[in-house]
Amino acid sequence: MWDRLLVDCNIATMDPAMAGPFGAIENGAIGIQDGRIVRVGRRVELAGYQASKVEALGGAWVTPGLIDCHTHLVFGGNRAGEFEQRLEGATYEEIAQAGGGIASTVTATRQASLDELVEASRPRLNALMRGGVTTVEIKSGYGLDIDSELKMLLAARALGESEPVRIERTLLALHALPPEFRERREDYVRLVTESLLPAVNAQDLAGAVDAFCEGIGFTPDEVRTCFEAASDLGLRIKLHAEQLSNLHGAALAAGFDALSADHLEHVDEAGVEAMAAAGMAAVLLPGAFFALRETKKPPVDLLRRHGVPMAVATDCNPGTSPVLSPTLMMGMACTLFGLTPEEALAGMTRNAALALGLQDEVGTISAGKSADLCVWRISRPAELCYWIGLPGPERRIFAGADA
Ligand code: DI6
Ligand code: FE
Repeated sequence: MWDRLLVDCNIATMDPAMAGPFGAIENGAIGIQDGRIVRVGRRVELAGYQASKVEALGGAWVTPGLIDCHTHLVFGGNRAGEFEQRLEGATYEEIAQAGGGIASTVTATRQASLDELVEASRPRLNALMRGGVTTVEIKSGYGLDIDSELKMLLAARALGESEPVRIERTLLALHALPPEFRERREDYVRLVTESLLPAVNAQDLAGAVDAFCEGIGFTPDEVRTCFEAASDLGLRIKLHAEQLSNLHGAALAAGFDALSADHLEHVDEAGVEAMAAAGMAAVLLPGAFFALRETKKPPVDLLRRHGVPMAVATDCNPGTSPVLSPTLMMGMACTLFGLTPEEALAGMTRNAALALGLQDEVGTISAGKSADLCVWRISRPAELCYWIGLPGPERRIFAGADA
């Protein structure tokens, strides 16, 4: 006897083993036991099974719970004032020189207590959850000293322990050079590799390490030094690569068997080939592209041609992507980058799971995976990308329970 049986629904399984668009099953049923999917198929195929609770969904569409595989949603303060300044003509650089930009978020994040940081971040997490997110990755990177980076990761952990959502934590210490190290870049990289990484690892505070490989971030050599230390500790690798220029970060990350390279507006074919050979995901971030009014798009055709799985994420951060809606990102991935609605939904489900190394646990509606599901009152899956400002699913199920 199963715990739950969902019936009278259409299912976008997103399982590539299923024939047809969205891996769809019309008039389907999903059996759930102990928080996991035990069986999915056509209603008639599951007719012989019984469950404590049988729920008819009135023809709704069920998708996997959405996965936001790239966010910076833990931070202090916000930068709405800078948004106004930029609309009045100030440039990102002028604001940064006046002590604003990332530095202002670093100051606010350092000043916040752990509890204050958790409570400042909770509404952003809740907004993503209301939008259908059941798994979210959160990066550090606004602390930039040992205690503050640990505090950010502890805040992300506390959020995951107090909300019905799965949180993956990533150390992004090489995000920006902290002001006190302005003339001492090597010392900061050494602090990260020799002190911060071992501390994070000892407390099991992150599963992966990321870096911002960019002219205004860190050089490929600095990133390599950090990644070597991280790999030695058994941490997985991700990289902000080729967002504003091509420093060949994607290929660098591929050399470390990375999970993903993210942004990728300026990646070239050699970078895409390296990603394909390493089995990496490409994480596309249309919110940052939109908010920065970029014009150079990631090479979606090239990624398709080389079979690189494309994920889509919010990049939720206070500076370049203050985005709180996962489905809006799916829509923008279609409108701005040319993804199909099926690719966009795969980008926030199956391929986002790949980008986090969670493909055996979440990302498709398949027997054995966690029962993380969204129930949408829509007539076809493309509606998830079509509506601008879609409020979220009618029901959100996390690990088998309504949440
Ligand atoms: N890429 C970005 O665009 C942001 N971080 C990153 O790695 C900028 C974050 C900010 O301005 O706060
Ligand atoms: Fe980012």
